Amino acid sequence: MKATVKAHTNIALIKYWGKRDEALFLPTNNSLSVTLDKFYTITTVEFLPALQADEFYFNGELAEEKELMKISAFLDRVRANAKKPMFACVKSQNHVPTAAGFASSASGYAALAAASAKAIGLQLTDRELSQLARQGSGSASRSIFGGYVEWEKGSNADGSDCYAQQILKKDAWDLRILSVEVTTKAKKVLSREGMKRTVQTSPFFAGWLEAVEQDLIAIKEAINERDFTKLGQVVEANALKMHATTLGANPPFMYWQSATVEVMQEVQALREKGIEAYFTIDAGPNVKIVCQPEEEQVIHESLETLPVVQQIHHCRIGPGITYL
Ligand code: 2P0
Repeated sequence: MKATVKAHTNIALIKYWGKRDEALFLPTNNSLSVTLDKFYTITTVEFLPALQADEFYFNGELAEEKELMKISAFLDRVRANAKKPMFACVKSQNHVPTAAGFASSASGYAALAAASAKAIGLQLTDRELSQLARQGSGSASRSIFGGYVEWEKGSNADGSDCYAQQILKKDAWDLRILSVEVTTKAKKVLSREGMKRTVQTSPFFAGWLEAVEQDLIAIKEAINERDFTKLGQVVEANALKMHATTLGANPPFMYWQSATVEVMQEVQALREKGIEAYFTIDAGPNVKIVCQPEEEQVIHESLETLPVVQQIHHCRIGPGITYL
């Protein structure tokens, strides 16, 4: 009744931005990510007949009530599925620097889904695990798999055709991701709230949905052809379009800070010098840069000269979940 799983976080190259069903975490569009080797969560779940309630330890400490409630709600699905009304002790170690702007919910719920399913005796395929992880956090559906991953939005109301799958193995194309941490001040709009407000109020959201279809076609061609220039251009443009929707929301909001724009402009200046770097940005001020191995060092050296840059994390494309 006990299992331990390691799951890595991921970065979306084509963004998940908008839900069509909030309770089931069904998205309005497909998204496409790479799983990252460097940042991960290790979670142990043990179901114990003697427990009167779930327990959740995060990085060695008893978690707050609010966090415990989210974990418990997730475990309720697992218990219902297995028809075993038993409580669990959950221990999570997070190796995702939250300041670097990676959602630890992706690796967190991927690890929790796989560990809780195994511990309670459910035999689920990776596709089914992806569907389960999705119901903790959308981007977690992608972290079940390694390499290049596409999350299919599906069309069924019950989410039965909404899951992620690997489209290319990690070793088939060695790209690098630099996560550039910048100095921050403002409080951010949580991605869940941000995407909800955008869907409900932004007149640009319809344009986003139209554009993302084209971007998915283009990026899949780029991946098949190993065409880095084409991939980079689509990645950067897709992130900009996602962020454009937030400016049209009511009330409007923006994840960028001045430091974010400085890094974006440095990336564009690098390209003018013939160095192929492309940026992407999630629901926060930090910037991630996609590049090829041979240009990783020169990009690092150029970025570290910017006073607004606090830290640069180097990532490779990583594996899917592993049972420890
Ligand atoms: C992504 N983001 O594709 C997009 C791009 C943020 C910007 O997935 O509400 O934590 O838990 O499903 O997965 C972050 O949102 O949101 C995210 P929920 P999640 O990576």
